[in-house]
Amino acid sequence: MTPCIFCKIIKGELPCTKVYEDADVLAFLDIKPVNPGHTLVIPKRHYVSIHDMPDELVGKVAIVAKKVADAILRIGSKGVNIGMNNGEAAGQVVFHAHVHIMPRYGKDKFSLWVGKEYDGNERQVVAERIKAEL
Ligand code: DGP
Repeated sequence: MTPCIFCKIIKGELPCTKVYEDADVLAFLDIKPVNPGHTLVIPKRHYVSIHDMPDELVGKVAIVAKKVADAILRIGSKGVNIGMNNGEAAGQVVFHAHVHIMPRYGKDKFSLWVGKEYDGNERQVVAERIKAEL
């Protein structure tokens, strides 16, 4: 199995530009930022994605994500996208759970998604299917 890059960063075996650390969570600058200050917030224990993280840890990571986003606004960002890619189909490349905090400046040529239209009763059907799983 390939060693996890982010576990190596946590262990200090690879460098990172750290902006925050506590007992459970680390935040450091993304090596390929969409804009300067793009930060990754990660649990220190290895989890592949949000789906295998304990709820309590999801909460801790989310709180740090908000703190970092607040700080990014205070240094001049006009808005912040907070996102998480979970699974290869969703664009996840590093399989250690991480939240992206992306500074935004309006017309900065970075686009997250283009919305589609629902067909027929597809919207109601998909809502019912999700609700049945909650
Ligand atoms: P994704 O798995 O697609 O949600 O994004 C992974 C992000 O991780 C990507 O924006 C680039 C970043 N990244 C990959 N390797 C490293 C690294 O060694 N150091 C840092 N700081 N960031 C990395």
